[in-house]
Amino acid sequence: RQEESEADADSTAVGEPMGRREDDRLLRGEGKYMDDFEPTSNLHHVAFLRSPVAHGEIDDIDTTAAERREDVTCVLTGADIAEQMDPFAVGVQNPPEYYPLAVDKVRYDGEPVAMVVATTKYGATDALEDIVVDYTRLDPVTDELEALDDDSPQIHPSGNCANYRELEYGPVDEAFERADHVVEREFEFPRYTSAPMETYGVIAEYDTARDGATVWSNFQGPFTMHPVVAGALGMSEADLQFKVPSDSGGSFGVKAHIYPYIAAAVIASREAGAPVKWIESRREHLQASACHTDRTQRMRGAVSEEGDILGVWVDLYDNFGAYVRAPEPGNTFRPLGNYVNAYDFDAFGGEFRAVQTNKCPAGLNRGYGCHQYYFGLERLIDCMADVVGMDPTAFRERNFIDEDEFPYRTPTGGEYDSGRYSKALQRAKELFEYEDYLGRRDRARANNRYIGIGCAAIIDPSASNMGYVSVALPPEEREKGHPKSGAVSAVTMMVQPDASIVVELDSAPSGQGHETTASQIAADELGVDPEAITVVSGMDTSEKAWSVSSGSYSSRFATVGHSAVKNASEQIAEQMRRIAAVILDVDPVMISLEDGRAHGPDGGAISIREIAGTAHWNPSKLPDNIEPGLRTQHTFSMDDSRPIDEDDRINSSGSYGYGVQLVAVEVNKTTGEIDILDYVAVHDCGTIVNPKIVDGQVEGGIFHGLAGSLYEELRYDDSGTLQTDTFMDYAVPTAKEAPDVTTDHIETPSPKTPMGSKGTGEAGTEGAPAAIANAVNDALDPLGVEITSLPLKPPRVWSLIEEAEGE
Ligand code: MCN
Repeated sequence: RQEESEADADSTAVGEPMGRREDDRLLRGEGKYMDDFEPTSNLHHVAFLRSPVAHGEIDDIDTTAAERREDVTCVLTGADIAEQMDPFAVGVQNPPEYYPLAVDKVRYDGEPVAMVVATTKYGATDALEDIVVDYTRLDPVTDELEALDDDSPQIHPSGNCANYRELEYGPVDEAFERADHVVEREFEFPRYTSAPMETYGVIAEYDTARDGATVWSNFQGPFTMHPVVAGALGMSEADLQFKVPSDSGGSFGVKAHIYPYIAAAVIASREAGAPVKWIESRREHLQASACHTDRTQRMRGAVSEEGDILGVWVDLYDNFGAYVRAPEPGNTFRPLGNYVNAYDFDAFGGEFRAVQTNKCPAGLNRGYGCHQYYFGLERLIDCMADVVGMDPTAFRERNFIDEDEFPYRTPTGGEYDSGRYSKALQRAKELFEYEDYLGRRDRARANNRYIGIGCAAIIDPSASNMGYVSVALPPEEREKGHPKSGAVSAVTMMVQPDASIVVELDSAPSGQGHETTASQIAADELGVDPEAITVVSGMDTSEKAWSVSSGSYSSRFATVGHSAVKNASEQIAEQMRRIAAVILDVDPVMISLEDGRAHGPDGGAISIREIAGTAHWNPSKLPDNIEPGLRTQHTFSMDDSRPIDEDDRINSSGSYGYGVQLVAVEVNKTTGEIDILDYVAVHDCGTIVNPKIVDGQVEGGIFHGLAGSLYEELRYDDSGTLQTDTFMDYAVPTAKEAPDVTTDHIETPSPKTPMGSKGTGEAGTEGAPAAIANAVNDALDPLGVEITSLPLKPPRVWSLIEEAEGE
């Protein structure tokens, strides 16, 4: 019994696989999403007319019939909108003019050309049919390589290359000169998106009295885009208030791109003289929300005969679609600090192009720049292993950064905080029974079964900063106030007189479980049960405490959010200990907080309620330097303030998690179908607060990457029309297609964060496409098929096999 009570005393909420506190409410259908939300009365409704033409001049728009309808309040075209705002700012060399509605010209299938405001939703949608638009069709271009041809259709007067930079780090020429082998490949990564359960939603209310506006939307990060929208609308940041209701039905990056609709809705509300609401349809979401860039990567790897990576070069063509949206060009440059991945080599370089085409503008999607890059790099790593005749896992292990090399500064500027990459790989191999599996694979091959094993290792930059905007631009452009960091988080915490504890987060979670993990962290510091803590998330740009924050993206909560909660809780705990010490008349260091009470050294104890009551109602009893009330506001920053120097080394991200994935597949040679046989993922996000949530994040991420590798694709035909704009054609896999994933964790605490934790939300998705492609490549190796592009849908796989067999 004594052992039990000692174990109880030692037990902490951090590390417990608690169920998510928010689930009960959400599963009962009590979550509050944008379409449930009526924060203001007299709401009018918005519908958008979208272009059926991928590239064309707008010769005329006739809105008179629509305007005459009784329930229509007003109709706005791109020209009307452009009169009332500036184009959105974006950090590239040749920024295209980007407005929420097309002006004079349409540039992608589904681009909004007009918006109707009506008293009812259906009234607005019906009125779209009365708007007549005359287009002169122009030839479209959807391929990023063709768009750079001299005779390609020009999409913008600024040209089809929005950004170009050549960057070189370390002795690149020397690496390729002394290499025993140079491996060259071209890889193509496709477009896919996130398909969150809830689509975009915006409510905007313009207030004539203060010439300002309030916007409610399911924005995943209002702070990063708030200045962009305010600037474009010519409003001060104080006059434009963004609020994020607390529930969001998934975001995965793409909801950062709701901001053009926010600007349009503010203008529409001003014109209509009423608050307006818009809820996006599923088709609109697939056509025109956001996805990552599809990409061509021409890669070269220099390798020695012994199997050492000497250098890597990438010619990268990112297909940004019709416009470049802020916070781009993160698809290209966000992973720059970790472009060497987990490997110890010092020569890296590349040419990086942001290309405009007649596709929907790209943006954030889970993995943001990493999954596209790792698909190419980790395929190239397998090719390098092959050329020197090494097992791909042994080749990786040989080249991994060693445990004793941390902190490790990459040639491109990332500062890897901690890691045990070899240990993670060994653990993954153990769980996978790798050596055994190789034997089983070979035996299956002998029986004409096409089984393959694939490996991928990835480094996950979490709490990445916005320094990439500066690197994207040539040095002379840099000092224009482009952001350099985002690795900051602010938390407000208070204990009310009745001892209820409230933690206000600066995040906008959409399924990550912040309510749960924040309560676990605070509970341990305050010696209470996590259930005793109320966590409030959702954001409001008018809250001054949060003006340094930037939203939920880049797997940042574990890195900066955990840290802010931990430090704020420590500050409250310290205030509680000092007040309790006065009441119990002992030294504060002798006070421990447990079971909702402050315990003194000799058995004396008082409740948190008494401490809180004293703090609020008996200020005269408080020790010196403690103000009445129990409250703190803490801002945690891990800003890498190093300037981006002439060597173009990026600022480091906050921390770097990592993971190794091993997957076995079987390919059906007759149908081209791929069956996932086994999947192992070993991941390290430092100290884990909630293992159940972390497992869910890793598995969810893998499923997202698997979806893009095998099923989902935003596919355009030659006329630039999206072929996959419903779930009949855009094949979102279901639970039935989800493989069983065995997950395990190495916990190497980060020395840079007070809890030692780092991000986890994107690691799964960053590795899955590469691991699956490597496995399919291995399976079809005996047939001479090489995998250089995704998705691996059965007809494509079948054709690859047919082609190889025909040769
Ligand atoms: N966590 C933990 N211990 C750690 C690391 C993380 O308990 N050592 C917990 C965190 O407290 C948090 C969760 O794991 O509850 C994820 O943390 P983190 O990796 O920091 O990611 P964020 O919370 O900042 O969320 C952003 C990340 C991104 S960038 C995308 S995209 C994404 C993702 O999370 N979108 C998601 N996961 C998602 N999950 C759901 N359900 N829905 C989305 O839209």
